[in-house]
Amino acid sequence: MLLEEADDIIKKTLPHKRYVHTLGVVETARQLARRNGVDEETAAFAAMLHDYAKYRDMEEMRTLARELGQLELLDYDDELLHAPIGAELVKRELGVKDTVIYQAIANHTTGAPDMPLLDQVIFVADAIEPNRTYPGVETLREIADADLTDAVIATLAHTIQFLCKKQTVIFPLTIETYNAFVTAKR
Ligand code: DGI
Ligand code: FE
Ligand code: FE
Ligand code: FE
Repeated sequence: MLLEEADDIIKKTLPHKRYVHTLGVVETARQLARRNGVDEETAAFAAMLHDYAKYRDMEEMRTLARELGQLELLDYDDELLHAPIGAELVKRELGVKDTVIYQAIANHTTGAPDMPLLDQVIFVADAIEPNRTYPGVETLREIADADLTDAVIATLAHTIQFLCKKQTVIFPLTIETYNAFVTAKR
């Protein structure tokens, strides 16, 4: 599938605001990819599809998670499903079989301890794209300009603090990813 075809599908699938967010992630992912030796077109394509399943029926998503044996997900925020289950739907429904794209979409919300640079690019681009306006985003953009791995750590730290402030449960993979990246940095 070409990027233009993915764009057409996403434009039709997502509400306008989420489509605009997606285009922001595509542009930011291109920049981060260029600066970090990641293939720019692969990054743009993964970015275009990263939130494909964001607005799917949650019962349908939970059923799929069960089918796929991803039972741990069911005990946490439904919001998490659109990344790993979304990757599966992109494969099944859009016929995108590239495992590199699959992983980048699957890892875009929690990250993963061993995620490759492409996944880091998508993870950070999702957090800092130009339409994001939350407090602290400017600092994350500056860190991303300087060092991609530092930006992964800072983004995870920000997310974990945000979840703690709301006193919601935190998916263990989010913490594991944070620990792995901080440890690798020491
Ligand atoms: O889909 P987006 O809004 O573009 O961004 P995302 O895929 O990074 O989703 C982030 C949402 O996931 C945010 O509202 C917080 C929520 N969330 C719930 N539990 C967890 C979590 N995020 C992480 N990383 N870890 C959790 O345990
Ligand atoms: Fe997302
Ligand atoms: Fe994110
Ligand atoms: Fe997103």
